[in-house]
Amino acid sequence: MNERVVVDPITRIEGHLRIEAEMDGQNIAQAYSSGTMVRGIETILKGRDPRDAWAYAQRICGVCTLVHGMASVRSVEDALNVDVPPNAQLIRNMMVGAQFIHDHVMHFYHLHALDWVDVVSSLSADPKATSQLAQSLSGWPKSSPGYFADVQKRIKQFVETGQLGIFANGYWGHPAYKLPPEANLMAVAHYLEALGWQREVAKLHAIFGGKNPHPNFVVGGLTSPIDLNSDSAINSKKLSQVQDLIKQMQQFVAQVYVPDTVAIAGFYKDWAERGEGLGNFLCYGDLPMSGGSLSNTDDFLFPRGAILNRDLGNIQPVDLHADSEIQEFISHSWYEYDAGNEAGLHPYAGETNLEYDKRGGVKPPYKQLDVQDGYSWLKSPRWNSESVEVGPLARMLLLYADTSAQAHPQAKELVDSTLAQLGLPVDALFSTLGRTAARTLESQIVADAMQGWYDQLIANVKGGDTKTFAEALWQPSSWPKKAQGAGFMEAPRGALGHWIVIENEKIANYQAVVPSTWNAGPRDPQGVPGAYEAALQDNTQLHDPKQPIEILRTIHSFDPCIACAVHVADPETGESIEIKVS
Ligand code: NFE
Ligand code: MG
Repeated sequence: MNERVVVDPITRIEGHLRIEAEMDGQNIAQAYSSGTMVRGIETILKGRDPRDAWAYAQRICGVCTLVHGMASVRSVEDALNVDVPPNAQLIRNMMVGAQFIHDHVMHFYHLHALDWVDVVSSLSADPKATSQLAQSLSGWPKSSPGYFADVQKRIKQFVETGQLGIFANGYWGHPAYKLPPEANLMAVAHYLEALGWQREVAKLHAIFGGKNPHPNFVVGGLTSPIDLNSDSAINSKKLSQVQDLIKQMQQFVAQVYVPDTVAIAGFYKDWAERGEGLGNFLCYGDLPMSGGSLSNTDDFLFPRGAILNRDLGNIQPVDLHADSEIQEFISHSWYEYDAGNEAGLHPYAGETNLEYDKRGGVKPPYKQLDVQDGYSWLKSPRWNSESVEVGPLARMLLLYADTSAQAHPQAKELVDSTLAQLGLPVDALFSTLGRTAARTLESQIVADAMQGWYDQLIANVKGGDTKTFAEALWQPSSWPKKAQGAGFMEAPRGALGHWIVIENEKIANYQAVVPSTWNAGPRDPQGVPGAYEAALQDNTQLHDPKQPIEILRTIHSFDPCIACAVHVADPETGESIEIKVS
């Protein structure tokens, strides 16, 4: 039998993910992605009041804290034909935008950077040379030799006490780390700075939604009224705080995140040839630029569409309201469908039956995955039968390839100039490095768009329009006996949909298909892998199977969230970090 490398759990992600790689010498021949945690939010929602669904659905995840609340209210609004007022739409855009920027910066520094940055190497950096490096890249003020010397002292104290704390268990000294000590020190300094910065950014949610994580939503608009002179409303003081926060986001992205990404990428260009995988991409599209109706997709910042087989010249139309375009399969999951386990179900008719005991009575996770049968708590979503990747790379490719009247010149410019800076061809986008860079570039685009939404909101309010709530259809007695709707959005990790079926004023069925399910799902009945699996099978060699940093690089480039993807941890497994070679 071929050697099998097992990484379980993958750390520096949200949720519980196991990767098994079947080796062919040093190459990964087959990779299997398994979500080992099951949750029951879809089931918990059945029978409840649709107006409350957001509060339960939002608990799907504590990372993308607000997106499930938003997708949920959108599904109910769709079912009941409610268009929220422009002010509510603009404020929702800003809340989603802040989530993107918060999430992407946190992912880059706190979840992904240590795949590329060797913390221990930063101890041998010269603080003066680090300062010169930082100042050559950007005008970010924290860049003096004294500042970097202080950061270095802090890291040294960690190391000398033998307690690396948050930096414990890295593969420090692995030959795959290529950055010079000064670049490592600069990146670690920014890692620490980003911790404080993200606390500030989270305040935007508290201002508009009462708190973070898990801000408040309401079907039909916003929970807060706008009244510039009232203490209990969105008032002028709070709006000026929002303006400051938008500036803070823009600054950190432009002066720290973007230059760091480009500088680090310059040392890892070989990762522009690894980890592509499927070459198929899907975007639901989102963020109505003028705060109008969601039915006007031409107004979206991120376009709706698909790209198949890397064909950027041929954007495929996507009809999200077609009955058949999206289906979920479970032939390789630990679920059972009443209709048979080879069936594909559209989410309105979706089923979440936790009957894995029918599959041989073995309780997952197995000591070794049974890859011929079910091996994950994730389902396998498919678009028009295609296995697709969703997320920042999909969005940036759609923006880049868009030649329509709604094309986005800034996106094209950003991608071209970044590729030129790195001396890389367009094909380099289809890779582990491309995925990580796409996340950075879209943060810049979203940060800039935030100002536009803010300005429009202020103009509306100054013009006398302070409406934030559409009262129509709030009374269930006015609802049809049966209604169904879907809430679509782009979440930081990609295309997100919630589907609700309402019967006699209650939820008859509720299904969520989330970004990390699209990306981390297992093989479908045809044996076609999901995006993680395909990416790992693409030109990936392990230098040392006991230190599989290469697996981490590609998996982290997707920013996994398995809490979202499986929508309570199994107390019986109690597994900690385990890297097995058998
Ligand atoms: Ni839990 Fe999520 C995002 C959603 S993941 S983080 O972004 O929806 O798939
Ligand atoms: Mg689901």
